[in-house]
Amino acid sequence: MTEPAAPPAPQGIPARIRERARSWRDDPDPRHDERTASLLGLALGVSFLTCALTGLYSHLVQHPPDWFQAPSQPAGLYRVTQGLHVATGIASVPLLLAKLWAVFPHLFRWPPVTGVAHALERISLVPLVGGSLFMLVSGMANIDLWYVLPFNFPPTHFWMAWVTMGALAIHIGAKVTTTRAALARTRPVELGPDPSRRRFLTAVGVGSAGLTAVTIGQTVNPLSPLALLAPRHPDRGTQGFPVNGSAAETGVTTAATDPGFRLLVDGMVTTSLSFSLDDLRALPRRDATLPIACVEGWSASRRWSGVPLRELLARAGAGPDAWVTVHSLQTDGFNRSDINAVQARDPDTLLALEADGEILSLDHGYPVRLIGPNRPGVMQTKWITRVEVH
Ligand code: HEM
Ligand code: HEM
Ligand SMILES: Nc1nc2c(c(=O)[nH]1)N[C@H]1C(S)=C(S)[C@@H](COP(=O)(O)O)O[C@H]1N2
Ligand SMILES: [Mo]
Repeated sequence: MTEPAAPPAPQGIPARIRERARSWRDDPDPRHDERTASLLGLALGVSFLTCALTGLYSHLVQHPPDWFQAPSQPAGLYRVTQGLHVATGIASVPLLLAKLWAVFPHLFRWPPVTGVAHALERISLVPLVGGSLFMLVSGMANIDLWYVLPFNFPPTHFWMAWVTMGALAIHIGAKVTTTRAALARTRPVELGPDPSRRRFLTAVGVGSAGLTAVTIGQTVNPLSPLALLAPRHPDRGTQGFPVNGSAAETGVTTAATDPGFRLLVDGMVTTSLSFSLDDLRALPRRDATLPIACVEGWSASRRWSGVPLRELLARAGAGPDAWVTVHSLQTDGFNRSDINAVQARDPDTLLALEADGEILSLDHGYPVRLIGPNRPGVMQTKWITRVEVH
């Protein structure tokens, strides 16, 4: 069976493009056929869906609507979801570049549109390709600490995720039939597997797996020696783990080392409390092994020692459903975070004074920082001076 011949392209179109414009099915290079587009499409479908689900979870945790409260257990849940988000995002880069290269000739198909539905589908390629490139470029720039983008990363990345996933849903709807057919179609056995497609897809797979191998150690700590391209190493930094926002950068050095330091517990309580550092050190302690799981995809686990938040809430007479805002000595930036009622009552949610048996260094939050189970790093506020009860 042969395809109906495409109408001739108008004069003035360069011969090279006219050649490409003939039905894609005639393209002799299998690296540019529907089967390659489908296989790479499937891989991208899985990786983008993983990014979308883990990203949405990260958004819910950081901006909880009324109906959502992040649990406190499993303690390492956010470490896994955000580690997966960033790792899958990195693995998608070679997949996306390969897909765009594979389908590139197809963009010059002639005639460009065959009807209204087809026109809409082709227009949706603009947000699909633009959005996909944007998600990967903005995400990579953010984790590489290359904060040069002229917009506020999280909200822009968040809204572009909806645009991209919407366009992807249209694309999948438009291509599902072609994908099924292309995957079902097998080459005659006597020809054997197609060597050029196989080589191409193997190279893409090796590139994707290789990038994962040299970055995943930023969150899978035993693999940290392999993490040649990871922007952060979980075992490097002050006290042997990374610092996000040092005391000098955040301008807290003077306040954090002031002997007059106090920690206040106030708000919806029966008794407001005020502790000096010595008072805090005299309170009942608890130890917990918990990760710092940065939104940027690195994580590091430490043994923390500190005063359970719920001990302070009990002493101040907070209600059983109270939630909390902790405030830092820092006056701007990541200087506060909310702790929902479930997390506030988990015995492992600590106002930590020590890490791995050493007094906290100034960069890690001396004299006292928050560390709690299943929280993004950005919500593990350092240099706490006030516990506000709601
Ligand atoms: C981020 C994800 C994706 C991007 C950026 C993307 C991009 C593109 C582009 C630009 C084309 C060429 C234009 C066209 O044929 O209309 C194309 C073709 C194609 N895509 Fe995707 N795609 C993605 C995901 C997927 C997924 C998830 C599937 C399958 C489930 C898929 C299956 C296909 C197929 C079968 C074709 C060729 C269709 C044909 O010959 O008519 N793609 N893709
Ligand atoms: C299809 C691809 C992607 C989708 C759909 C996606 C989606 C999302 C969503 C919905 C969020 C939550 C934003 C918020 O809290 O409001 C998020 C956060 C984030 N994403 Fe992605 N993302 C993708 C790719 C990537 C890539 C490739 C990287 C980097 C390698 C990346 C890095 C990040 C980071 C660092 C955050 C945390 C932002 C913050 O809370 O400060 N993302 N993503
Ligand atoms: N006050 C304050 N707390 C903060 C930050 C900050 O910049 N200021 N950075 C947060 C982020 S993004 C992370 S990942 C963790 C990192 O903790 P560390 O520097 O002790 O590793 O601290 C969090 N707490
Ligand atoms: Mo972070």
